[in-house]
Amino acid sequence: MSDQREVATIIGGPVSPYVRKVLAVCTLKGVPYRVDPIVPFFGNEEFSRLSPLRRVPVFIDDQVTLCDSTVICEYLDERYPSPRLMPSDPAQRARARWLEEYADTRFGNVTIWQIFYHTVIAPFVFGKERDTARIERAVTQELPKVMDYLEQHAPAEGFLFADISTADLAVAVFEPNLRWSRVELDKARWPRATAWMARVAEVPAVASVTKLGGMLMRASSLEQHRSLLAEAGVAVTEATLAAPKPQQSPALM
Ligand SMILES: N[C@@H](CCC(=O)N[C@@H](CS)C(=O)NCC(=O)O)C(=O)O
Repeated sequence: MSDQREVATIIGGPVSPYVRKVLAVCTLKGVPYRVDPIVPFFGNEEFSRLSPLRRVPVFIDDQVTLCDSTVICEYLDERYPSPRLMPSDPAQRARARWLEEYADTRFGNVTIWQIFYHTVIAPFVFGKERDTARIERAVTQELPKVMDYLEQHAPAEGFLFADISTADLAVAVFEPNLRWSRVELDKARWPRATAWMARVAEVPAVASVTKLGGMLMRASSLEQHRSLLAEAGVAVTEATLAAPKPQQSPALM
């Protein structure tokens, strides 16, 4: 297995937590990448072909075209084993997989579909009224259940395992999307989980991609995303899979 890092193309912008997880893993492993920072709802027909669920990230390199951040991160960990981002002990590895799955599915559902979608995407992408009752229900009823669970599993110090893992990343990447939705996690109620996420957020590979996402959140239009990233020193693809008009998500049909 060659240790040479091949350039990867990543479809999807750093406002997406799942894209940030993959960008952070590329950075930690020294995999150079270029980005087509589309918002998935604007993907064209080629995007539908590459990503049948019409989701970002999509990852393309000299060997594979992959969807799903977990599949992509596992591929990167197997192809470029250094530094390892999954523990080697089978029981710890299984625990890492479960926490990553829990974060992707449940924390993601509450943060992205129930809160960020209704706070940011529905009004700004689809021109819909904010569903404030739904957001309130998610913040007061669903988010606490997720945070209670994470509080039980959060490490008292450091990361989940000896070194940072994709499971740590998978959890911590959702916090900025909550903040961008004007939802602050209560540090007194969930001290271990919030402190753990803050430690992960401080890792330079994570902090740099979060900063890029924050920059795009402040952009006045989606058209600016490519040029803003390029100005920030991120390699951007020449062509884009963005279409002029958004499509409703298959998840909401
Ligand atoms: N399990 C997927 C989830 C990816 C995902 O839901 N991405 C969101 C962006 S944050 C998306 O593309 N949503 C568009 C849609 O579902 O229509 C992963 O880990 O990559």
